[in-house]
Amino acid sequence: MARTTADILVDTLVDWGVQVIFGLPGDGINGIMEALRKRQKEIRFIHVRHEESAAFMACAYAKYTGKLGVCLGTSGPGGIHLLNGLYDAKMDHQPVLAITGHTFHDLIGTHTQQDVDLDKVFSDVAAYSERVMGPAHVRNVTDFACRTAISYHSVGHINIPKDIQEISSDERSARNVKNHTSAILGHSSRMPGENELHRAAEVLNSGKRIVILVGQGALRATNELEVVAEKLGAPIVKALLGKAAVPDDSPYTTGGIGLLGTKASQEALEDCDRLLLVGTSFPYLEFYPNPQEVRCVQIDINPALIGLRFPVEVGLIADSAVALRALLPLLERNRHRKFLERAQKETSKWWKLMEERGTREDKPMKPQVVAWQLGKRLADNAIVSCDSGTIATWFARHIPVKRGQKHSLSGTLASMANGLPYTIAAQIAYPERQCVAFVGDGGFSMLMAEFATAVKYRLPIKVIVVNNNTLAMIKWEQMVMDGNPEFGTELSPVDYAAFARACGGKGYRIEDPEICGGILEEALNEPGPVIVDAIVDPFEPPMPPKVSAGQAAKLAEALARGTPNRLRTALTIASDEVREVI
Ligand SMILES: Cc1cc2nc3c(=O)[nH]c(=O)nc-3n(C[C@H](O)[C@H](O)[C@H](O)COP(=O)(O)OP(=O)(O)OC[C@H]3O[C@@H](n4cnc5c(N)ncnc54)[C@H](O)[C@@H]3O)c2cc1C
Ligand SMILES: Cc1ncc(C[n+]2csc(CCOP(=O)(O)OP(=O)(O)O)c2C)c(N)n1
Ligand SMILES: [Mg+2]
Repeated sequence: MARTTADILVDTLVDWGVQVIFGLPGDGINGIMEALRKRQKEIRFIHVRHEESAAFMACAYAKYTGKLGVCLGTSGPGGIHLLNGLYDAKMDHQPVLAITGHTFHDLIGTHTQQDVDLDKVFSDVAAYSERVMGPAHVRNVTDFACRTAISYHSVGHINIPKDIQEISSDERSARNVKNHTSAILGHSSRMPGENELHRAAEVLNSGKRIVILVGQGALRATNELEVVAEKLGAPIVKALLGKAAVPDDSPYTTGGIGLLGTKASQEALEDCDRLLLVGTSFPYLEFYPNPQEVRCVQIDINPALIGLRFPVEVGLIADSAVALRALLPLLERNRHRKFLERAQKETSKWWKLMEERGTREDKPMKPQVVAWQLGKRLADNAIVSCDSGTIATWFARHIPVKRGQKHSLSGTLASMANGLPYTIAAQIAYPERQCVAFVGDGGFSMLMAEFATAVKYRLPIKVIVVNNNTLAMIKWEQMVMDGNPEFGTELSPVDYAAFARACGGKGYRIEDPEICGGILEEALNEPGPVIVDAIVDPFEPPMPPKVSAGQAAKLAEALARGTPNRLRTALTIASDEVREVI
């Protein structure tokens, strides 16, 4: 039987090595669903509850495996729902292919039902967005869309009108030679130029206080980073998506940077004379050192991103591990070890503080306690996904990353709600690994229906909901950044443990810090999907590594202008500070 357009699409995806597609059916993609039904042995279709999750899952699948992530949504609303997850992929540089349907080809543009021009809608998010015109067109377009997404670490989009999906004819234009494209990706072992390497070595060898700032582009360069750090006597500071680039027990790292970062990292950057950027586009410019005083070398795979955030003297365009290996023989051992030693001392002080915050016995329970107790119990191969919110602070600081783990969240889009879909995708990609979502109640409740997806596919994911009945990050921003009383940030309470049971999973509730560790242990050992509803203090502030006078003044102003619960807020901050000074 002649193959339909949709059959050729799915065959082409098989040729590209696609093994899983996340999506939700609709009449605008029934032809594609039928083609997927016929190829169930080659491609697994994961049926989600919301297309936004499908796109987050495709992004996470790409982040955690390094392979192309694929998602599918129907015409009109299905495609529109995909958008947020696709922007997450675009902004965190992940290769994702989105496939959408359209109305009948001869009704497009007539205001008929679901007549949304998704090629136009997707033109900003996608590096490549094309509408398929028939069976002789689909292979050409799909090959190009996959190759573009992978090559540019970005989004490719294919839109197919519903009737075109089901056509099977071999009619083609005279110029469209059959089989003229292929599912082939060329590979390059791009090396930095010799001249650049020598110049980079000169910049670094002439420094005394060198910092290496790393990001997710260095996740596969752990060993190389540690060897270079040893030679240069340089602390490794980590941008959040690069949290797993070096484990937190490495003697070279000072941990994260930025508002969620560590004091040791901030001080190292404030005091350095050389900066080596490796696979990072860390966006908070105010945390970089003074550009007038510091000479900088950058390693990045994308030449367009060299010098984006800091005036760079030498750019090395290559994979991080490749560039570091090439640079290493040219580097001299830095004899000034004091800078690294001071960073190490500050880092161990910081970890003591994190432990102190993470083992407090106050009631209501502090969110840091949940993070710390979880971090201690995570498997060496755990994959931890987080959401946007104060939850990201506890994740960044109080869950130290171990060698071999993967940690991520929606980085540059900084979206809420991705944590659960990310975790489902991780578990699909790695059935044997421990996959954990560490999320806030606001972010979790946005897409919590996907817990039913985990139950449906018997995915033993563990979801830790840090429940403060608040959009806490916004509450603190309104007060500390803007000096305004908090407004519109309260959430009405939900029993997430009962919700877990309603979906067919297991639910736990923790309120008492004393038994927090034990319950987390039990939950992690459960064979099936679990939600732990951890009730925490809504007044616990996510303090920056160093509090500025401006921030303190704004907070005082917000309290004076009538923040609800201002006494509780002030007392919580004051008691935190007193404890830490003592
Ligand atoms: C609530 C919230 C708060 C946040 N606060 C902070 C914070 O305080 N601190 C913080 O750091 N982040 C924070 N973030 C995340 C932040 O917005 C950025 O997403 C993050 O800092 C970027 O990390 P990155 O530089 O590793 O990733 P990217 O910005 O994605 O940069 C990665 C770079 O690596 C390059 N690359 C990719 N592959 C390779 C390779 N193989 N070899 C070489 N180069 C490669 C890419 O071209 C790119 O330039 C926060 C996010 C949220 C949601
Ligand atoms: C989709 C989306 N909507 C709004 C925001 C703005 N925002 C960032 S964090 C946050 C609050 C998150 O609340 P919750 O998940 O409960 O975490 P908490 O801050 O309480 O730890 C909001 C509303 C966002 N980042 N993404
Ligand atoms: Mg919350």
